[in-house]
Amino acid sequence: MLRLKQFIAASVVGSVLVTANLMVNASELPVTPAVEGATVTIISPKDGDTVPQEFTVYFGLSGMGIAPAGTDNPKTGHHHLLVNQDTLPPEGQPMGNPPIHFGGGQTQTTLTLEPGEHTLQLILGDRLHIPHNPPIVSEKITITVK
Ligand SMILES: [Cu+2]
Repeated sequence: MLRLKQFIAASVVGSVLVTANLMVNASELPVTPAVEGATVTIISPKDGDTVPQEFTVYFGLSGMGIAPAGTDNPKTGHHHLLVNQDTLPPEGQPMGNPPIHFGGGQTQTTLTLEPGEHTLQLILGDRLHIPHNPPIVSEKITITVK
């Protein structure tokens, strides 16, 4: 229970910080440096895979740690999933929606998509949902939903 309360408190703080930061100039936002060599990957599915309409995406991160949004812990971040997005979120500002945020520190999600081709890509964000500098981005994979 205590953990849940801490998590909720961290989420609330994170939301307040994001809101506050959206009101200031992008140039004033703190940008978290990326850890050199850190990589984010989509563990599953793999590029070119065919999947059912409902499937699970597993997120991988190496060289840095996962922390819930709002957690001020160096060398950490949380996952964001881009589904069918042609461009990456702008740098230097909190990410909106899309992408899908995993601010609880989740490392997997279940998606339900229409049949056809879709692309998936991960980008890490810091405690304020801002991409690191430089952004830590996975390869963009293409899958077929049957
Ligand atoms: Cu986020």
